[in-house]
Amino acid sequence: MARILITSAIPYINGIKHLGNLVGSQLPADLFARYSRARGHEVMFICATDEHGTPAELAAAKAGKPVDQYCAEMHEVQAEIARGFRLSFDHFGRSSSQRNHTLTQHFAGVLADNGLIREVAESQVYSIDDGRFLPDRYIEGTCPNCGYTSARGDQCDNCTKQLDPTDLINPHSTVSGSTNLEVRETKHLYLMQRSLRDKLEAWIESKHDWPILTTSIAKKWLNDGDGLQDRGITRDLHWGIPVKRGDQPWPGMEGKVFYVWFDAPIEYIASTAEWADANGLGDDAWERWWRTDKGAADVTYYQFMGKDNVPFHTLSFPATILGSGEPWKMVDYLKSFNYLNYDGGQFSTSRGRGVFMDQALSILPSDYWRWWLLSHAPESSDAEFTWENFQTSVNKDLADVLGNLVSRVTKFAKSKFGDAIPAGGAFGAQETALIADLGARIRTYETLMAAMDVRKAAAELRGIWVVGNEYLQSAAPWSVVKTDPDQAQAMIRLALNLIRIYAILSSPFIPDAAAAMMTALNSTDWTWPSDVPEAIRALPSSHEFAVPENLFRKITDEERADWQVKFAGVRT
Ligand code: B3M
Ligand code: ZN
Repeated sequence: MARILITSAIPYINGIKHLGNLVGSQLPADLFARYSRARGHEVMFICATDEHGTPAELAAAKAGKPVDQYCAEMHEVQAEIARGFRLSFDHFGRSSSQRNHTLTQHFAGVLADNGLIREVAESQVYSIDDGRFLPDRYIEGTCPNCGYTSARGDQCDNCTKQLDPTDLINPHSTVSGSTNLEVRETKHLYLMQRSLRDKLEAWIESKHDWPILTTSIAKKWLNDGDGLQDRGITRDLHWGIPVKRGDQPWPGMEGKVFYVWFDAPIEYIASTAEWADANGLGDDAWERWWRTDKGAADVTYYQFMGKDNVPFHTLSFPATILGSGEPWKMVDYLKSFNYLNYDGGQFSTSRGRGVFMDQALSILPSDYWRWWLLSHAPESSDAEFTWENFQTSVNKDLADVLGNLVSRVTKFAKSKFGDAIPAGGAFGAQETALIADLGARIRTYETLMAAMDVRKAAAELRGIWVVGNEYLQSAAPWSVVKTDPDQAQAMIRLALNLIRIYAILSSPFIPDAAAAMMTALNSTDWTWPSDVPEAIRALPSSHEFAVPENLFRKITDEERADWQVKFAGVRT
């Protein structure tokens, strides 16, 4: 039994995530957590909401709510949707927690003690009417290069030129529209990542088994252009973690907060501490996951995230940890994902394009989405959601292959042999061949799941369902029963046990359907079917079972067409 720590990138608080966000972090992390638990490992699966930063402040203002109240409410909304998708977090924390305040201030303090923080004076655009400094992308004006009138302060979207806000002609605040702007002097703390470059490089180089997507992004940021830059870790905002040096005030930093990307990854640790608090456990309970001097040396730590988050997890967060000089657990394997596109374009939160998590659950149960998303996970390249593809996958894989097998077998068994598993006959050559085939396939499936090869694992699982169907097709107990009822009984005994094996194997992908299958079989024995000859006999003759409700329904052409139109537009 291994000890496995799993974190998913923590979703921003402002707004509900779309399916592309889900498949790029939380969902595959959940798949891996469920699989690891099913194999008997001790798992800690952590997520949280990422609650700081300008977007959170602005979203709260737009909702007309105090930002702390807005975050508390949105956290509940996201937690409820996560439950709807059956995301099996051990804890879903909040980056605004007291635990994260304390830990973030602690890290900043030790980094300063270690000489890795310097103060930098900068000039920044201040909006007098908004009463706030504006991040570059919240300033718009006319591009000095091409004349485009909606160029942003960091870049012109028309000619792609990188800009400084002070380059813009007629700049205004996109928060209020105000042109009442001025440049003000301000001071910020910088983390001196450059002096950690060699340590970071050695650490990244030691990760030989990381996916290419992860290491290529890490190395690009390490080496490109001027290479690794020192990075501002504070901001002039009201909402956030106050800048302190441990528990001491930080002279000159009054009224400032830490940058959201400084405190967000620390929340992985803090959320585990929140888990201990919520369960009435002491500090040792979470420290044994995170402190290598307190039991975490034998933990294997996996992170899941979209590719845009990789630089923060391969450079910035490790710089915080390495720079602290303290024995914190660092990530062992970082699984990153490409993007999921939507019906010929991109999912877009700002433009409300695509299917969002709450909408998805309002039209179909979570298993349907989990299956499609995971079996099409954007691993080796970007992937695309289309309604046709979704309909085909659901109708073929779930309804025709798995659902049909379950309903056909249980209905036939009940009508011919009654409420209990029949005792007659013995397994013959066909059954022996199927058992051997399943054994080999399950080994492959295990290997793919352990490697987090999500798409291939889904394909293998589907293959496992298919061989069961092929067996039934060729064994044909519905015909055999007429001439050799004993033999038909043996076939059905096998098939009912096969359903249990399928439930266990499938449960990381489709937990609700798996639970329904187990309930129908009247079984609570979730023992992983490592030994197929044994597992195929787990439910003995005279064990009672029921016919489950239809596991999956088909998506009709009308529904597909309907949804295509309904979700093409803009969500408000
Ligand atoms: N909230 C960005 C995102 O949701 C950010 C991830 C933080 S992980 C520490 O894509
Ligand atoms: Zn331009």
